[in-house]
Amino acid sequence: MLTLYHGSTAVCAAKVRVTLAEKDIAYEGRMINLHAGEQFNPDYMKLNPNAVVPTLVHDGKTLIESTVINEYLDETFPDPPLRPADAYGRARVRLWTKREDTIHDAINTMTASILFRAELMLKPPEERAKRYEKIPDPAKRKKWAEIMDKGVESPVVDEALVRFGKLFRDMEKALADGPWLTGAHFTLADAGLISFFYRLEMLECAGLWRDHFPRVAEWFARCKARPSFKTAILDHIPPPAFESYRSHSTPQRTKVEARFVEALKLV
Ligand SMILES: N[C@@H](CCC(=O)N[C@@H](CS)C(=O)NCC(=O)O)C(=O)O
Repeated sequence: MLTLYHGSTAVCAAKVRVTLAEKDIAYEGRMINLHAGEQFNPDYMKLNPNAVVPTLVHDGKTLIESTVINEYLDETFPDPPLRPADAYGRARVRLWTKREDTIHDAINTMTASILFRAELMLKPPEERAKRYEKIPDPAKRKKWAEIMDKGVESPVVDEALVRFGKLFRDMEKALADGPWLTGAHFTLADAGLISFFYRLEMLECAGLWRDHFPRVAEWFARCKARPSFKTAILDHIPPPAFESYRSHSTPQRTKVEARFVEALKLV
């Protein structure tokens, strides 16, 4: 029996749902409302001391960290395989999935600076810090405070944009031997990036790759054409979220795109 603690829009949880969908694995979903702070509930933190989603419980065994969970699923439910059979091929997949953990931090920076900040600014000042003051990691709390203060003007946004620039550049190169990141087969490397790209698209940041990296744009179109995109990502997003993302992201779009062009000079 598999139980996935996840969130409707949370990209790391969606990353695991993509793997579950690709393998057609049945699971019971338990929604953790991150906006309501349910991730800080002491009972949930016994499962996931980092107070984040996803958490997977398989026959009483608890697993955290989306990349680790995806590898565990691929080993436990090998059909269809989402990693090559040979050690070198698996190492190449792992190079991408390892990197995805740092990319997640950059995705979080963009979401917090474009969306969360705008939403929190509608609340009284004493309410705002409550969203992040319980985050166990001090570096993450500091980043949130910095973003709440400066929004997209924050230097952490430039760091995130440089990270995306390097990622897209390397993807563009790898996809010359595509159609997937490590060659002919869709793997965990591809599965782990889809929800991140879709988040950027919802934040109206798709121009960051569409305007500069054509093979990356084609790769993402292929990812979206897979049935797992609908079942694992689209179907979980509550309809009002689309308008909320759009209305907060549109005013920032030109500024973010211009900053990305500057970031690309450092890549
Ligand atoms: N490295 C972790 C990151 C998990 C993570 O940060 N999840 C986000 C959602 S994508 C979360 O739960 N955030 C909690 C919060 O915003 O307080 C993983 O890959 O599982």
